[in-house]
Amino acid sequence: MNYAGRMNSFIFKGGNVLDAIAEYKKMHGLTHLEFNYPEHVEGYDIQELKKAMGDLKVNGLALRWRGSDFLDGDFTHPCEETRRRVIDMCKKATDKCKELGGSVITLWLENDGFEYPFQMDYEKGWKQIVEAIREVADYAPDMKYSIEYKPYEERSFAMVDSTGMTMYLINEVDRPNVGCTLDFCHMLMKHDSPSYGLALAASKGKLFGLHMNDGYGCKDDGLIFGSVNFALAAEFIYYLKRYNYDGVVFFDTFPIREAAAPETQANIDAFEAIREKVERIGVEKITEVVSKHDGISAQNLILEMLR
Ligand SMILES: [Mn+2]
Repeated sequence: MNYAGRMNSFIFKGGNVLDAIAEYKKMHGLTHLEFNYPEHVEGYDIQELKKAMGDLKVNGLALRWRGSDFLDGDFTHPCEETRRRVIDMCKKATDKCKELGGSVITLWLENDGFEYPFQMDYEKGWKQIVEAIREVADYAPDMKYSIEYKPYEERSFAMVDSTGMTMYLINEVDRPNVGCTLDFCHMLMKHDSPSYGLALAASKGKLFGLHMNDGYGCKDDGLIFGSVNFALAAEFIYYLKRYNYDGVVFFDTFPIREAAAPETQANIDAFEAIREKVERIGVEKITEVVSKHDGISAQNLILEMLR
């Protein structure tokens, strides 16, 4: 598998991007880097970053529209000038991503949402999102643009809030280089079944990325993968194998009290351990169980994995 970790796990504890890369190089199984743009790229020399990476590859860049300028929206920002800045940042991120050798731009529309009734003109906002993503996708047809939904936080309601809404958006945008990144915690927050969403996206060739983690569903807990929901994690890995997912598994976790390096390694180890459980039984045999459409058979499969 291809694995990547969250740089801010290190940076929020006082390091910088180069420190994070140095830590990643010591880890077992970590293969890729994922940068936030602009925070992990601007102010760094690209050649210096590439030299520091060594054998590590770059998956891509994730846009972050930080600061008070963007509080009222990203692609739906009411000020057209700010909205243009948001779109231009996507294009600049694309250029930097290419320089770094990456292939995926992740778009989490953090500020595109609303709190108050009568605050959002929904049809207008939806059209603004569709048009902005089309413009960005057409800027670089050789780059993948991947929409990461989150149901709420920072806004009370997000414009793109579920697997279904994401697939609907991808359909409306109608570009071959636009797909989605599924974040396990975000799916739990929405009470979306993670594997159901995975199957819908992957069966359409639209699964461009993964954010693996775990949690309890009320908020974005960002816990170690498989630590809370073993069965859901195992089912997810089964579907990844069934659809031959060959992208990067990025761990979007938040080690606030834990040390960043062992926490990242714990994610990789958990994913590998659960993957082994799934592989030991095998995709074919699991598919047979699924075809029975039966709860007891499904539960017995989980117990077999635990033996
Ligand atoms: Mn995420």
